[in-house]
This record gives sequence, structure tokens and C-alpha cells, in this order.
Amino acid sequence: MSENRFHINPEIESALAANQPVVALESTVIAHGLPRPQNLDTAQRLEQIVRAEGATPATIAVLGGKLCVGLEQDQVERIATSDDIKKLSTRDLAIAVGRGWNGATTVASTMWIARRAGIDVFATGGIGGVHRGVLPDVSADLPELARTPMIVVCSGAKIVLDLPATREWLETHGITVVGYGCDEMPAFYSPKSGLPIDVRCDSPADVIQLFRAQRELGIETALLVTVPVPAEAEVLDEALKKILDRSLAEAEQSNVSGRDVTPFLLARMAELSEGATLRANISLLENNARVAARIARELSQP
Ligand code: PSU
Ligand code: MN
Repeated sequence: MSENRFHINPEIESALAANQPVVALESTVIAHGLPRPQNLDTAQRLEQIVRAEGATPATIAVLGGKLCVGLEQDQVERIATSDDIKKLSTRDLAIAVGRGWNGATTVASTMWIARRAGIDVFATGGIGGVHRGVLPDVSADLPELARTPMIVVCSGAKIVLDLPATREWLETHGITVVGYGCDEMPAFYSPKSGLPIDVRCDSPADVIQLFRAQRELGIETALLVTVPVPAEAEVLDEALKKILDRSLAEAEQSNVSGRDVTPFLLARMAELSEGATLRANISLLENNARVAARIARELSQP
């Protein structure tokens, strides 16, 4: 790994050197997943929550072609407010570095960078997965989970996806799915998917016990810790189904494809639900950051 392609914030560097807890956060959710101005507020809140739990937040992005781990306040603002922030998945990292781009990192590319920076715990909202529809559109988040040994805290895969197919993919590729305080895999805005978890954990120590076992065995996949959206913010299934169907139909009519699909669907659902899905998204992001910080603290115990 070429050091000069990375910019690790000194605060993160010293936390990692001292084996203090660090939580990686992605930036695509800020730049492309949430509307303004809630995106900047949320980015700042997530960092505050991680700090309040006694861990150091490392928001990850690419700025001027550098893989940045831990952003300054003005850099977070830039990601949230400027119009030239690209959505970068793993396949885009070499292009972004080679050409000196600014971009936000997805779950896949955030994991890639976090792992190489030595971070073991990452919090996000919903992972990407197998999309609905005939074209096999599979998020790069999935293969990255299959080859990156770290703890990823999320609320399952985003509801816009084919959740049963995504669940099967995780199983086929040997990714252990933990239900954190739940017995089924959450479905992003809703706690119910009808899909199984592999194991239930009720505390950070429970999760770390599995992560340590995974490490000792040399298992190279992520440990996917799925946490339900807090009850007061969940969106009921019936309401959700209608707006989801309408959003999917609109995406098809407008020929939205590739990296634009997910941001389009999330934005349309927020509009059609009069902000209910947005509130759920922010609530689950905050809760996941809190859970991840507690897990990171447990991991840093000797
Ligand atoms: N979780 C959220 N909102 C988001 C995302 C996750 O609550 O916007 C982003 C993540 O960065 C994830 C990406 O990696 O959506 C998936 O996009 P795609 O389906 O194009 O791979
Ligand atoms: Mn895709």
C-alpha cells in the first residue's frame, strides 16, 4: 500500500496506534443518500454520537485524489454541500486517485479504505445488495463484504433491493449475519423482512466473542451486524409498499440506471412518504453509529 495515496487524520492515527476505539463512517450517504440540509446535520451528529460513546469517528472520502480517513469539519461540509462530489465505489478508487477527484465513498469503497487503514468497525445505514428487476445489478458492497474481515453495523440491506436474493447472496459467500437484539434480519426502514439471521447477539461483548473467533479461524469475510430501526421511527409495511412500488416504477420509466438507482429511489420515497422514510433513515443511522461505537469500545478492551 502506497502511504502517500492515503491521508489518515492524526487523531485517527494516534487512536489506532494506542488501540483506542475507532468507528469508520461512509460518505455516500451524506453526499447522495440524504437531502440537504439534513445530510450535513446527520454527518455531524453521527460523529458526535461516536464521540459521546467514547470512540473516535473516521468519516472516509476521497479529496483531491487522496484517500482520506477522518475528515476535518470543512471537509465534511464540502462533501455535504458541493456539487462536484462523485459517488465512488471500489471500481472507481483508482480512477479517483489517478485523476485527483473529490468523491464520496460507498459501503464497498469505505470498507476497502478502512481495512487498509487498520479500522475494524464500520457503521452505515443500509448496505447495497441485489437489485430488483431482470438485469443482474448487484451492488459492489456485497463482494466487498465477502473479502473484508471487519465488523459492519447496518440495518440490513436497503428496502429498495431484492431482500431475499440479497440474503441468499450473503449466505452463499459465507458472510455471518448477526441480529443485534432481534431474531430476523431488519429491512432498513422496517424491522421486519421475514428473513433469517444466523445468530442473535444482545451485547457488544456477544459480538466481539464472534469476531475474535472469526479472526482466530482466519475467516476473511465481514461480520454483518444488523440492527433494527428504533421503534419510534419505523415505517409501517403497508405504507412502505405503496411508495416503494411507485418509486420503482418511476425509476424504470425515467431509465435511471447504474449508480443513480439507489439515490433516486431513496429521494423519491422520502418525498412520497412526506419525510417518514427520511426520519427512519436518520434515526437508524444514529442508532447504528451508537451501537458500532460500543462494539469498537468492547473490541479495544484487552
Ligand atoms: N445507507 C443509507 N443510505 C445510502 C447508502 C447506504 O442509509 O445512501 C449508500 C451506501 O453508500 C451504499 C450505497 O454503499 O448506498 C449502495 O449503492 P449501490 O446500490 O449503487 O451500490
Ligand atoms: Mn449497481
